[in-house]
Amino acid sequence: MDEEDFFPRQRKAERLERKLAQKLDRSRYKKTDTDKIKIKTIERPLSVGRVLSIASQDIEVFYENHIHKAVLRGALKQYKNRSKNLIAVGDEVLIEDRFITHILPRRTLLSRIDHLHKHKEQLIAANVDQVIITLSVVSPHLKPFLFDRYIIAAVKGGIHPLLVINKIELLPEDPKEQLLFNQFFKDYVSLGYEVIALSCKTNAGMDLLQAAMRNKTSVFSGQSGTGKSSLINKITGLQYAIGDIVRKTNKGMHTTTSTRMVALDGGGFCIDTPGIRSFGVWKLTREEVEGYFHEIHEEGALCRFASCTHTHEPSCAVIKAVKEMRISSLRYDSYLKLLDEAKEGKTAHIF
Ligand SMILES: Nc1nc2c(ncn2[C@@H]2O[C@H](COP(=O)(O)OP(=O)(O)OP(=O)(O)O)[C@@H](O)[C@H]2O)c(=O)[nH]1
Ligand SMILES: [Mg+2]
Ligand SMILES: [Zn+2]
Repeated sequence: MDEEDFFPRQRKAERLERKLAQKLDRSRYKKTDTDKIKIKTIERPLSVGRVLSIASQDIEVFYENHIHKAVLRGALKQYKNRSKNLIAVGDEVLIEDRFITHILPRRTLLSRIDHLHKHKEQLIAANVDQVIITLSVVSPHLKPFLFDRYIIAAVKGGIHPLLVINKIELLPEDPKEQLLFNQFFKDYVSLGYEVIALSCKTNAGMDLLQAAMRNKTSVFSGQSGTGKSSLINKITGLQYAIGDIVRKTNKGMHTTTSTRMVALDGGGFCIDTPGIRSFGVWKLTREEVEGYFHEIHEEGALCRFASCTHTHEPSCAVIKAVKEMRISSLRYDSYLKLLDEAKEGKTAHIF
């Protein structure tokens, strides 16, 4: 290396050293600034709270051992475009003077496609341990395919799915529904899902639900009229409004209109939600669907074509297994529906 090469480099190194020294100097001034900030924070400490309910402008937050009303700080609202709602029941937030200034990172999240604005995500509940997917038999009728989209939304959000089928005391009056229920129960239990069949009316199976909810945060979700609020009232002793079932259509009346979280006596929390009209899994791609149906995925390894979608292809091992009743026809129908929706970006309409 000759001198000309060396000196410019040396000068460069010296310049860098000077810069660094200046930086260090400046950080001395900065230190006093940080001290000031620290003092300010001590004067007005932030509280950490948990969101209990959300009603248009008012948000109920639990902190300092009380329930307070709070509002979102204006600066947070700039993010609102990305999802239908910015904040969800169960969210942990920082509060300053009754203003929610930060939403803390979520441990888990249950969400779906907003049924009015399909490009937006609708948050249902945050930081929950399990989704109690509530269906009923006879009134409203059992809709097995609804379970799978909930299961997928739960798994995607890091939440355990618990399947609950209510109103089983009505089964003897409807033999067709009894057959469907039997098949559903057998199929989903054998796939390893946790299923509780119960009756809020007769109390059959209620003890199993109570035990499954202990010390956990559970969110009830499902179609209107399946008995979510009735089950919560029974478990908590609360008196949430209960709706009628429209006789002609066997549908609920959308009685619960907002999402609310309550503490359970034996430890844990539960969240009631309004009955849903349609449930589309947020950001579910066609390629992803098969992965959520593990029995279909496993059998699919034996198909003639590696790219087989198991919808129409020749020598499809999955179609063969459904015919031979080794794969549940309920699950296969549900797989086809979800595949179709993921392709079209549609939301499934339940009624
Ligand atoms: N036969 C029967 N009816 C029940 C049972 N549990 C609840 N119901 C009835 O089902 C109807 C709807 O109950 P809700 O608790 O309001 O249902 P929900 O799921 O909260 O409905 P939304 O709030 O509209 O989503 C009411 O008439 C309840 O009395 C049950 O185990 N058996
Ligand atoms: Mg309700
Ligand atoms: Zn196939």
